[in-house]
Amino acid sequence: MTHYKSNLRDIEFNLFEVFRRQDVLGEGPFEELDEETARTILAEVDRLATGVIAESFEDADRNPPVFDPKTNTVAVPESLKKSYQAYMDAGWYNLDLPQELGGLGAPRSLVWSAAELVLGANPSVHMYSAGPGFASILFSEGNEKQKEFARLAIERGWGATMVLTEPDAGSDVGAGRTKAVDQGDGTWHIEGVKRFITSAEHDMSENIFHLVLARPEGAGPGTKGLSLYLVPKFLVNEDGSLGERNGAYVTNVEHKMGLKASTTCELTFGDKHPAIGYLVGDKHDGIRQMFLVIEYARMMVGTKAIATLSTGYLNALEYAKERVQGNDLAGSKNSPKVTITHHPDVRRSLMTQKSYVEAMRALVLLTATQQDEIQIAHSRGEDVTELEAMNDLLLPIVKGVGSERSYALLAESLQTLGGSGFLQEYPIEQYIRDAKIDTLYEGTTAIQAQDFFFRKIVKNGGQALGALSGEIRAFAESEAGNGRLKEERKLLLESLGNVEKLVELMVGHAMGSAENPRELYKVGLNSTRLLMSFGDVVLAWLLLRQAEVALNNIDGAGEADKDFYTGKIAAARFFAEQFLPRIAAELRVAEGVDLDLMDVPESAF
Ligand code: ST9
Ligand code: FAD
Repeated sequence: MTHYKSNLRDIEFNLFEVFRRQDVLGEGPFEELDEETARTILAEVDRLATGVIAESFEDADRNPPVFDPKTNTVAVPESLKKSYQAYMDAGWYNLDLPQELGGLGAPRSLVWSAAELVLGANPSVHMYSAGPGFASILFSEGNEKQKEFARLAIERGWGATMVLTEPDAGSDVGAGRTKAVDQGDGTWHIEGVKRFITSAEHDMSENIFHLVLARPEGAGPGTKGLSLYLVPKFLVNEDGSLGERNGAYVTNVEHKMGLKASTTCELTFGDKHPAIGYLVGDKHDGIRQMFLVIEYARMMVGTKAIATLSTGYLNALEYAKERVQGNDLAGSKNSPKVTITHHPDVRRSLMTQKSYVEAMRALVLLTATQQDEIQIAHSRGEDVTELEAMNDLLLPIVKGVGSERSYALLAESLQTLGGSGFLQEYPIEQYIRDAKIDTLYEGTTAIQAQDFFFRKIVKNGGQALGALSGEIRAFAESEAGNGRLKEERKLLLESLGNVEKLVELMVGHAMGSAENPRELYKVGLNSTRLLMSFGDVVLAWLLLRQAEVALNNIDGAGEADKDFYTGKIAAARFFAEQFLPRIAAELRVAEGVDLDLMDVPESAF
């Protein structure tokens, strides 16, 4: 038994009962896959995840990778190597790869379902195994030589990194100073220091390639002046063999609060000897190219957070069902002692965890089904603009809401265990430490909130938001649940109206900034509120859709399914009643926001 408790039943419920992925399998780009194969793949990934992948989770936290500054190398603990190797040997990373790269080209809904299992079991294994995924982006963006490099990278299981952050350029990527000097022979010399680079050094693959944002000499400021370079750890000879050591060295590995198995590295370019880089695709289009990786990584981070809350909740639930403590609140002092699931406050906490995590899993899979539709439209040569805009709108919710709610609710999981939750004997304290990073990297929550409002709503002219709101409204006004979800749909409709008012208020402030730039502060003061509130509306909608399916399927279901569906209906009702009414208060607070806070002198804080 490992720490990891997966929820394959719920993943499959979403895939096949709610989002009906069987309807897109067996045809078009997914011709090779049918429902049965998809279920078999998930069962196999689940077996690995709950077994060998999860086995090193604790050991690699207590005995994290060791950096040797003399050789600039990192030794990863044997336990982690075993988990990583088992995952790579199983080859499931190829689910995601296009067929031209030897992959299965599976629908993203299946890819992210499998990813949840690995990320919940041992997130660093998933991150170390991202090399083939990075290679597929290099393949799609690169020139012929880089495509060849990408093929080799996949064949030989090379690791990869995304390299943006510098000491003075975190959220503000455009402040980056790492420079690229053209050598005039198709190569560039990269010079500078990047920090916090995940997986930049380890001893689990023979080569690691870095995708690095750097500023060509003479290029303009900001993100638009950045270009993307391929910088391998070892150069690669014409025949594909490894050549000289390139001049990109890890010069420090951070000591962190959590996610210790994953190396977070300072990466220095061109200090010992030149760090040779190749301009990706021979064009200066770095930030757009890097965002292809970032979009994927943001989805990964949201999924990781949610996967962690899921196992946190299931560990808490198991404990709560066994822990006997105290009398039933409504019973007498002499009544038999009860398990803590009998206490109303424990129930409140457990149902909060359950409803959020199951809603957020549905959010990940809703977003992934959107990506399926993009794959399908691409294969038909159809326009994907609207589909992509919807996916773009959902991404900051997956990343921002997924990470914030998961981190906060993992505290509830721990609380369920009482003092025992604080012990390392149980995995939840590690879950909390490991999940904190999810609100920080790949763009902090503040950045997700601004991305959501400025780019995904305003810049998009509200098109995707309008389409999503339209779907939610249509559901709320429908007969879904056949009268049995009436009150909940009413709450959904009201809260949708409230978030729409919040958006209008903020658009008004944004427009007002043309005359008074300080009005934009009001947008900044409300943007995280909007992201979280809109997130709650989407989550409620998804839970109610699940409840509708459950209501339809519950009659005649077997014992286990009956419990499962009963839980779905209960979770949707609880969420709608407990969390949706709060959005009206959020709107009221937002309407009252003025500029006073911005006028408080820094010295008064
Ligand atoms: C990090 C890594 O933290 C942590 C974990 C690593 C794990 C590694 C493994 C992950 C797996 C990944 C594997 C990949 C495999 C794939 C497989 C596939 C088969 N969407 O607003 P502007 C672009 S890494 C798209 O003016 P500013 C766009 O081109 C560090 N594009 O921005 C735009 O131009 P235009 C993460 C976007 O004010 C241009 O940027 N660090 C988006 O110049 C400029 O936009 C961060 O995330 C978007 N949402 O710069 C930094 N947004 O408008 C966070 C922008 O013409 N900071 N673009 O289209 C930000 O995001 C800032 O808002 C900023 C601001 C840097 C964008
Ligand atoms: P800052 O940008 O200094 O932010 C500090 C605080 O100010 C935050 O709360 C932030 O929300 C807020 N803030 C900043 N700007 C604004 C603004 N404009 N509006 C509102 N609030 C703002 N980077 C890589 O390139 N590759 C990696 O592989 C990678 N892996 C990482 C792994 C780990 C474990 C860690 C800790 C970081 C990693 N990063 C990586 C870097 C990560 O992406 C950055 O830490 C993150 O983008 C935030 O930048 P920062 O730490 O400089 O914080």
